[in-house]
Amino acid sequence: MSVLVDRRDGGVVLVTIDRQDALNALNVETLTELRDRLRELAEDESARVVVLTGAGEKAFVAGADIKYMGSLAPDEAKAWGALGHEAARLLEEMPKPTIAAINGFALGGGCELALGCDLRYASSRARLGQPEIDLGIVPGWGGTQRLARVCGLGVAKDLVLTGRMVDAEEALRIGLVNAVVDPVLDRALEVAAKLAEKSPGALRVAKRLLNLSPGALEREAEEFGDLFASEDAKEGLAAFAEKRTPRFTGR
Ligand code: DAK
Repeated sequence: MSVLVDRRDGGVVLVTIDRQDALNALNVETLTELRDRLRELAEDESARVVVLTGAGEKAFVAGADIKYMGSLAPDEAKAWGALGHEAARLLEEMPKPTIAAINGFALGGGCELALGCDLRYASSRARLGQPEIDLGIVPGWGGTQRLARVCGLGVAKDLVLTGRMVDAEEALRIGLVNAVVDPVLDRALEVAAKLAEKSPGALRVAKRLLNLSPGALEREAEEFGDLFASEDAKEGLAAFAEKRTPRFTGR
C-alpha cells in the first residue's frame, strides 16, 4: 500500500502518498489507489476535511512517474491523463474541504494535485513547478487551467512555458500557496480541525459556489495525449531516465 489513510479526531482524515524511493512520484498503482481512496472519502460523511501530504522529508509528489510515461502510446497516455484528472477533480469537487500540506517537491502532477486542493500550505523547503515542458510534454492533470485560475494567466504562462521551479517564498508571493510554515503538516491539521467544526452544509455550498467557473479541463485532457506520439516527448522522457540532457528536434 502506498497511500495511507489516517482518520484523526473530529472527522479530519490525513492521506499520505508513500513511495519515497521515487520521491512519491505517481505510477499507475499509486495513482489508482489514491483515486480510489479519494472516491471513498468523497462519499463518506464522517470524513469532514481531507489533508493530503507526501511521506518523508523530501517530497510531496515529484510528479507523474516519468519512467512509466516513457513507454506510453497516445491512447494509454489519454487513459493515464484521465486517471490523474479524476484524482485532481475529486480533490477540487468533493463536498468537503481539501488541504495540501506541501512538505517538499511538488512538481508536475504533484503541483497539479496540490492545485486541486482548496488550500495549500508549504514548508519552507518546498519547491513547486510544472517542469513538463523540459520533458517535451505539457501539464496533463489540470495544471494549465487551475494554475491560471489560482495565480493568474501571467504566472501560469511563466511557470508552464519555462518549466522553472519556485521556492516556497516565491510560491507565497505569486499566490500558489496560502502560507509557508514549519512544520507544515501541523499547520494543515490545525486548520483542518478548525474547518471540521464548521457547518458541513455551509462548507459544501461555499466550495461549490467558489468553484463555479467556465472550465477548459476537458480540452486539456483531449490534447495532451496526442503529444505522446511525438519524438520530442519520447526523447524528453527517455533522457530523464538516462540522466542526460534531452535533444529536441521538433518532430
Ligand atoms: N518520476 C520517476 N522517478 C522520479 C521522479 C519522477 N517524476 N522524480 C524523481 N524520481 C526518482 C529519480 O529518478 C531517483 O530515482 P533513482 O535514480 O534513485 O532510481 C529518485 O527519485 C530520487 O531522485 P533524484 O536522485 O533525482 O533526487 P534529487 O534530489 O537529485 O532531485 C528532483 C530531485 C525532484 C529535482 C529530480 O528528481 C527531478 O527533477 N525529478 C523529476 C521532476 C519532474 O520533472 N516532475 C514532473 C514529472 S512530469 C500526461 C499525464 C501526466 C502528466 C503529463 C502529461 N499525459 C497523459 C499527456 C504529468 C507529468 C508530470 O508530472
